[in-house]
Amino acid sequence: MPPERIINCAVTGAIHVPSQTPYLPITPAQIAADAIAAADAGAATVHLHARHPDTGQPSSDPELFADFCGRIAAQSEVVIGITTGGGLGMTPEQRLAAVQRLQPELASLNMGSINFGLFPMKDRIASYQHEWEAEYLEMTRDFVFRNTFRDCDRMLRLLRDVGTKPELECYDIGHLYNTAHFVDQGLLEPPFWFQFIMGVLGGIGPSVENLLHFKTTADRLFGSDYVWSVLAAGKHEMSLGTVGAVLGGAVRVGLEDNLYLSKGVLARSNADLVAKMQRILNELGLQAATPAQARQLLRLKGRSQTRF
Ligand code: KMH
Ligand code: ZN
Repeated sequence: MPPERIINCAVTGAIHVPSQTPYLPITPAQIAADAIAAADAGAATVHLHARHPDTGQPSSDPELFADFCGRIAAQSEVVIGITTGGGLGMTPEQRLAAVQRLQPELASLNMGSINFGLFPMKDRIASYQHEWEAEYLEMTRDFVFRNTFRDCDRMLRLLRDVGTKPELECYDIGHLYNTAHFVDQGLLEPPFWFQFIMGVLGGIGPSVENLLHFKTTADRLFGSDYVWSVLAAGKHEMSLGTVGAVLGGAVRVGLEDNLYLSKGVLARSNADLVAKMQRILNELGLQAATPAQARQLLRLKGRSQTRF
């Protein structure tokens, strides 16, 4: 097995709220600077959401995405991936708008509808900076993250039309079977690029056994036609990411999924988290893949084919 592992950095996301940490990048300039620093620290790919520059609220405004994608592209070779998960409560149209406009090399694609419970985080926030934050977390008690077969079908067709590789976000084993359905429909080309996600309340829990369940199921369904990455939300980010790397997978780290560098110590940047994973890989005799190696492994269309 080659020693290179893709480190994918999820820079800001739509899960955490600004009151949880002063280090969450919010404005396009902050998101771009953090993404570039993460790439310099060893990330081959970055996964990007936008936030309203004044309030930090998740935003689907393509202008914001265009702003930070342009800044990153001007300074870094890193592979840029754009979310189609967006922020909680956005419509499928809103979630697709930035990908439609910018036609990135990668975009996330969430492979099934799930409950998405962020409300337990409320117990750990002493005071709020912005009005929207408490309600955003609270409403997830009754929120379904919608990704119906029709939604996925539509998104897959759009991504195929613009040559963007889907990063298949799977929060449970059933999502692998949903993916197999779309492979049968001819809507996906190998290598299929999977994110095995553990630890979102509503999806499968974080454990080595569940990671192996993902992998053995994907082996059965997709043979050697797939490439995979581990996303373990919260405190399991580094440990299960390491297990994944040892097994041959890529690793996702970043402030979208985890705010802490170690117990009780906030990560001061995304680069902090990338650098830690890079150190772990090196200790294990592995190394971080370059953006060029990631492009080759995932068979991406290349930066020149994007609109930024
Ligand atoms: N927030 C992660 C658990 C997306 O952006 O499409 C999954 C994610 C989804 O990154
Ligand atoms: Zn995301």
